[in-house]
Amino acid sequence: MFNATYAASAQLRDTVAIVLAGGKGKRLKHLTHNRAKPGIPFGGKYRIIDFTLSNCINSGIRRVDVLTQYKACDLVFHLQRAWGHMRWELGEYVGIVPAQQQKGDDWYKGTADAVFQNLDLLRRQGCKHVLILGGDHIYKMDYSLMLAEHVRRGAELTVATICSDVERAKSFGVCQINEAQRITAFEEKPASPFLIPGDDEHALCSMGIYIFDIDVLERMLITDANNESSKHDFGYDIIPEAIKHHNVYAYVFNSVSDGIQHYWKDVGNLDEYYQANMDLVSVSPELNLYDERWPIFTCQEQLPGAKFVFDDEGCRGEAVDSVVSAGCIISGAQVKNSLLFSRVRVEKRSQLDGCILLPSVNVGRDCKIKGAILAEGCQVPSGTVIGYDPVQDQKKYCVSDKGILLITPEMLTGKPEALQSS
Ligand code: ADQ
Ligand code: ADP
Repeated sequence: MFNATYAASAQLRDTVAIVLAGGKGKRLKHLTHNRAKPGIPFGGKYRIIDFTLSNCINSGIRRVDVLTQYKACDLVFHLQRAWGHMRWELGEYVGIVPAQQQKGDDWYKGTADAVFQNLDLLRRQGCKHVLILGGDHIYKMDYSLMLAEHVRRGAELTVATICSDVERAKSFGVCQINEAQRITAFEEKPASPFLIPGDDEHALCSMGIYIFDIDVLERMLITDANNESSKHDFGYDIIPEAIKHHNVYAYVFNSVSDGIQHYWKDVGNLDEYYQANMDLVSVSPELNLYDERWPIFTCQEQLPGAKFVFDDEGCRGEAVDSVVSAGCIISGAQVKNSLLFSRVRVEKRSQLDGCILLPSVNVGRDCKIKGAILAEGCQVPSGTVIGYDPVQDQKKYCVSDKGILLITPEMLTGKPEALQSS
């Protein structure tokens, strides 16, 4: 008798995930000056890549290779600390794969080339399906549902998709599908996206998540590597080519399935990064990190609990509508509507409102800060006021399109080169 559970677990065991974690993520400005985007801290104690890797584990995919390239050192340290304990002898691992000129003299030229250069590694693992993932989204998604649909339809490539408004769709890959959800056209970052029939405001966008049958992937990547006019990118080159010759289907991502509240956010620029973090301090966040059925795993540092001090001068140390991580001390300061990562200190009479403080930020006494992201390690001198004088702020700090300030340790010491973006 056909056993559906057995079939599903066999499909999962036949799958290897490749996480693309080598992109620059330039739009996050100074946050990516010294580390790749997947390594950026998020949500108080996580790194962005933890969401993708946790989805793999929670979906039952236990063989994962992370391809790194750009400014990878910090990301690699995190992966070793947080994900290095997987049991290889039990068939589970998160491998860290450096760019290593595996095929010739070039470093990865694009996302497709990154996988092409690692085809031998994939072949050695003996898998049928390859799940290709980006390492730079904040989301909860059960990949096993997408895999089951891929197998049921006899697809050779399945692209995960989500409905998005037309403006936003211009920065994604956009699909056109037929009644059977077969992809009939695909355009990467189109100036005028295909609309969903009967809906003038939305388009069906690629989430940058693909399941390929390994033979099809291999053939396509070899052909692409020999094509001199290709950008060697999944969105620009591989998917448009695949729909001409193969069975390519869209998997339409649903926000709720099996009772798990799913979620997907591209935190491509500072405003999106700020909003997605601030969502967590709202009363009922869209992204529920407290759901123990879909845990987000990370490196649990050995830190004491957060501490709130009512100091000897009678200043109350308190935080409301805020997330305060382990190792923080709020001493006689008022924190409102803010997210504090591990090891943050805020001293007496200081006030924070709508702020994100990355790990190890120290805020001195009598500071007033509003609407700002303080990068890791910032030392804010006593008496500093940030976010109350747009003209001055513009001169000293990086300002996002929506007016959120990004402050790095160098900007606080007033070095003139600190504001330049590389
Ligand atoms: P983009 O968002 O433009 O589009 P892209 O820059 O191609 O994404 O990066 C995708 C992933 O690959 C990221 O995780 C990035 O870090 C990584 N990456 C980029 N270059 C790399 C390289 N040389 N080596 C290793 N990793 C690399 C993609 C798709 C769109 C889709 C959006 C969804 O092309 O069709 O809509 O993702 O966000
Ligand atoms: P050379 O080719 O004379 O060794 P390079 O300046 O090209 O000098 O490289 C210096 C070192 O940096 C070499 O060890 C090289 O392998 C390494 N290197 C160069 N480019 C990269 C890159 N994109 N990623 C990682 N290492 C690199």
